[in-house]
Amino acid sequence: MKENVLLVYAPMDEYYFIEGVNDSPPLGLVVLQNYVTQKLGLQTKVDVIDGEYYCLTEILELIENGHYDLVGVQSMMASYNNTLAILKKAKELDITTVMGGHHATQLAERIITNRSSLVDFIIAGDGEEAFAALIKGERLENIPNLVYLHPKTKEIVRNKNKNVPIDDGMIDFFADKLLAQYKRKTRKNQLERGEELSSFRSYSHKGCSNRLNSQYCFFCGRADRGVRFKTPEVYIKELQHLASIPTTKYVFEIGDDFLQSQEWLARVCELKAKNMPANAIHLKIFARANRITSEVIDYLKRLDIDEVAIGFESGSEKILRRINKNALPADNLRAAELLYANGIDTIASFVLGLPGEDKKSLTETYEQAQRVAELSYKHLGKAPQEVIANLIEVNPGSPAYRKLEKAMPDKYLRADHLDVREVQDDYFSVLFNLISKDELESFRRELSKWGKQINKLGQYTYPAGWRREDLI
Ligand code: B12
Ligand code: SF4
Repeated sequence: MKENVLLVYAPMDEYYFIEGVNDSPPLGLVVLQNYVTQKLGLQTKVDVIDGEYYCLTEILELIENGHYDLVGVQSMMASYNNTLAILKKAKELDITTVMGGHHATQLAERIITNRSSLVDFIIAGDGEEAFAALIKGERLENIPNLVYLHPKTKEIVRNKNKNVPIDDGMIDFFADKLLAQYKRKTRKNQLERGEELSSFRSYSHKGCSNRLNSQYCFFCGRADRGVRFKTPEVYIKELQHLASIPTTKYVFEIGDDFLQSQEWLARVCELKAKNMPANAIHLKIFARANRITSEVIDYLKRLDIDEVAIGFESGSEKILRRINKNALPADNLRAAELLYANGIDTIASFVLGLPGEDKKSLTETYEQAQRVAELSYKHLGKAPQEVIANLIEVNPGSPAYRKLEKAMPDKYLRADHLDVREVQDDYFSVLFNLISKDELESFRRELSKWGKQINKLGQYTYPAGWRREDLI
C-alpha cells in the first residue's frame, strides 16, 4: 500500500509559459485525490500540486523532501521537459512513477518504450480505479487502463480499457490543503493576486459526440472514449458545493457539449430551481453552434449561464467543411446573434493555419470575428469579453498529427518528446508546401498578424499588465 502520494499538473516549459491563464485546481487530479481518500477512504495522503503556482525547482524540492512513495504527473506537449525532470527526480529517489491525462494516453506505448527508466506506468483513459489499484498494490494484470512494461518479458502490456462511472468522480475542493496553494503568487510572481481563487471548474460530462464519428475535428487530440453525463442530481450537488466556496465568482463548466441533451438540461434546471437560489452561481460553458436554439436559450437563462464559448475555428466555409466541424460560418454567427440578443456573451475562438488557409480565408475569419464584436456592441453595448485566435497546435491523437506521422514517419511515428513549435513548423511545411525557412517564417508572420488583430477585438478584463495580443 502506498502511503504518501504526490500528483503534479506539470508546469509549462519555460519557452511556452503564459502568465495568468489557469485559475482553478486541475480537475483531473482533484478527482483522483477525492476518489482515493473520500470515496474509498484509503489511509493514503495524496497531495495535488498545480504547476501554475509552483515552479519546477519548488516541485523538485517537494519531491526531494516529501518522502513520497508514488509520484503521478499530468503532462502536455508544452510541459513535457518539466514532466521528464520531475520523473527523473522521483526515479533518483527510487519512487514509483505514473503518468496520465490526454497527452500521455495518446502516446502511452511510445512513452513506455522511450522512457522506461523514468516511467513505470501510464494510465490511459479514466484514472480513478487504476490509480487506486496502484496505491493498493493490486496485481498489475488486473488494473484497468494500465500500460506498462512486463517485468519479465519486457514487452509492452496494455490492459483492458474501462470507463469509470462518471458519478464516482465527485469533486470536493475543500479536500486537504488543496486550495492553500492558490493564495500564492503565480509562478513568475509577476502578478499579484488581487483576490482569492474566484473561478472553479466543473465537468458535467466526459467525451464529445463529435469524437464518436470517424471524422472528428481536425485538431482535436482528446483521448477519452464515449460520451457520459453525470446524473442531474449529482451535478446539482457539485454546483451547490461550488456555490458554498465563499470566493467563487463563477464556474467554468469544461464539458465540450453541455447542450447535448435537452432532457438532461430540463432536469438540471428543475433541480436547480428547487435547491439553489437564483444567481447562487454563474456558469461559463462550451457549446456547439448547432445546439443554440430558442428552446435552449431558456435553459441557459435558468442556469445563470453568462458566457458561451463556441469553437468558430474559421470564417471560411471551405475550411470548415474540410475540418469536420459540423457547423458553417453562418451557423456560428446565427448562434452568436441569438446569444447576444438574449444578453449572453459569446466567446468566439478561432484556429489559424487550418488546411486550405490563405489570405482569403484569413480575411474571412477576421471579418467573422468583427461581426461577433459588432453583435456584442449592438446587444450588450460593449466589446465581447474574449475573442480568441490561436495558431493551430498539432497534438498527438488529432487528424492533423496523423498527417505528420504519415508525411514524416521516421520523425513522428515513435516520438514522445515533441517540441510544440517544431511540430507546428513541420505541419505548416507539410500542409502548405513551404520549403525554405523564409517561406515558413513569412507564413507564420501572416497568421500571427491576423491573430493579433482578432485578439484585439475582445475587452479582456484580466489583471493589469496581461495582454492577450502578446500571446500569439
Ligand atoms: C481545463 C482544460 C485546460 C486547462 C488546464 C486545467 C488543469 N489545470 O487541469 C488549461 C486552460 C490551462 C488548459 C491548457 C491547455 N490545454 Co487543455 N483542456 C482542458 C479541458 C477543457 C478539460 C480538462 C479536464 O479538466 N477534464 C476533466 C477531468 C476530470 O478529466 P481528465 O483531465 O481527462 O482526467 C482524467 C483522466 O485523464 C486521468 N488523468 C488525468 N491526469 C492524470 C494524471 C495521472 C498521474 C493519472 C494517473 C491519471 C490522470 O484521470 C482523470 C479522472 O478520470 C480538456 C478537454 C476536455 N473537455 O477534457 C482540454 C485538453 C486536455 N487541453 C488540451 C490542450 C491541447 C491544451 C493546451 C496545449 C492548449 C494551448 N494551446 O494552450 C494547453 C496546455 C497547457 C499545459 N500546461 O501544457 C487538449 C489535450 C490534447 C492532447 N492530446 O494532449 C484537450 C484534450 C482539448 C482537446 N479537445 O484537444 N487546458
Ligand atoms: S474539438 Fe471537436 S471533436 Fe474535439 S472535443 Fe471539441 S467539438 Fe469534440
